[in-house]
Amino acid sequence: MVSEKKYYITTPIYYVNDKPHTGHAYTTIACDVIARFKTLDGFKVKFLTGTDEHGQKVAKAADEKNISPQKFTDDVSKSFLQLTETLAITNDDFIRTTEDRHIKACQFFWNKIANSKAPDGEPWIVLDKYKGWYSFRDEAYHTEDELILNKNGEKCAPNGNNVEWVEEESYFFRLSAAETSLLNYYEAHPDFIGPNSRKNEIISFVKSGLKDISISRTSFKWGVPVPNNSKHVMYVWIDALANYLTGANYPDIDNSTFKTIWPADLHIIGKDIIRFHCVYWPAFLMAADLPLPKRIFAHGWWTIEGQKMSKSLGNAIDPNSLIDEFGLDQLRYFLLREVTFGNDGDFSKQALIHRSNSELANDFGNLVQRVLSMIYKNCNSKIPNFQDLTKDDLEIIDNSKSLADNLRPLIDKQSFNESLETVLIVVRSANSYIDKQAPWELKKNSPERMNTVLYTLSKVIYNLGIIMQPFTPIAADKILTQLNVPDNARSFSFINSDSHIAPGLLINKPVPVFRKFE
Ligand code: ME8
Repeated sequence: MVSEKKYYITTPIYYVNDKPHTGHAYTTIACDVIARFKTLDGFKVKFLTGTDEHGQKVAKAADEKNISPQKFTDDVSKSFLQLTETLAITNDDFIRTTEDRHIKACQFFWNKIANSKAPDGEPWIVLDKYKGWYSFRDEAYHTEDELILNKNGEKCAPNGNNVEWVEEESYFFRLSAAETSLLNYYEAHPDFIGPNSRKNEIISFVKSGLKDISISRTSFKWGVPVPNNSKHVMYVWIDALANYLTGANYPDIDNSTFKTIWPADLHIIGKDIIRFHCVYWPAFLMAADLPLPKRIFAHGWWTIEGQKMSKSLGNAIDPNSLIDEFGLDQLRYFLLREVTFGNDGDFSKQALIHRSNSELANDFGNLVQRVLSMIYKNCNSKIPNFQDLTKDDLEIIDNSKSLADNLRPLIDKQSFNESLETVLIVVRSANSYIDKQAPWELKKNSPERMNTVLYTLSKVIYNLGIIMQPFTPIAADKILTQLNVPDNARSFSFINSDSHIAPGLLINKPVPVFRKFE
């Protein structure tokens, strides 16, 4: 069935000044789970990720390596592209901000804003002079009162990064003129920012008064040239945020592609870039007279065994090595299950092993293995016949059948942990059912009842296999393949369809779906 429903989801575009680490993998995996979920639920999904390649840091890094910034970004961008493959990400587009399509979109976006008037009747963009404390690492200016002192008593950014005093001619976006419109918008669209705690933080920030922001630079060249003033390049945030429009075919706004895709349904970001996304971005879009994204969700921050996840500290956890050691499904599952999406988390291999062994291998994996092996051995590898389903049989089938309906609102709130808990409740109740029914004992005295119990469980496993596809795609594929489910019968519309799991269906030789770790 071809559906008209669309869903446009994005990750942040990652800086190319470092190799990808598990923090980047986290956001991308979260988006991938939603993209897969929506696809299985009948949406036509547009899923964009990519790399943010302009700015002084990149130019400096390339210079230090004695290569051109373009060559430098070509190399690092590849490692992010490669990561999407290692993580089995289903993005259908990968944007690089150095691409022509993006430069064209940025310049059009700039002109749109420059040619329109703010609510006070004045232009949105003005040329002025910037003087202030600039953090090259954050690519952000900080006000005097935001600065703190570092260990050596020097002024630094609130996150400890170095700052320097900078004065330069700059274009300004008059963010202060957007204050009232933003507050009205947040109030009228209570789901615009998630989680709620972050929304409240943004509302207080805007209420405390917005300052105009500098949106161009003359001190370096590695950026998108400002239209009609080639002395200036765009400051990274206007360039970076516009990537979400480029991905939707902007500036071809009269084209049906843009009209169908935009506005984005969901931007998932880390809490570090929430102000840029929830304050600057909607203000830029209002100024350009474009609809705002439907929702922005800022997740929390991972540390590693108590330490900041950064290469400079030498403890960056490379997702590739975690996948080699534990498997992709295990990493995906752990990251989304261990902490409530939105909260901070601490990563440890111990915790990953514990989650994976107890919930994936023991609870879920054993259920599948036990049931399919019994069918394989005792029922000629065929789904058995059933007779008179009891209240217990019907209840467990119904619970598994409701999974898509129960998860839908949770996924729309980005509640991954609760979604997985909802699935586990069904898994655990299936394990209790199997223990209570004891089909291995029925085999001798009541083979017909054993058949009915195994038939019931095969339906439950089919539904579990379908619903787990977004979270643990490799294992779910193995389960569905063992049940001989064709590729075109794996979407949510097939949950509990009697047409597939029916008596007589041959199953394949069961193989364990989850490893157990020491
Ligand atoms: O900020 N825990 O790029 P970036 C959780 N280019 N998530 C983490 C993380 C951690 N320890 N470390 C990184 C930029 N992330 C800009 C974005 S968007 C228009 C421009 C994730 O390479 C998280 O999603 O610094 C965070 O927001 C993002 O990586 C920052 O990536």
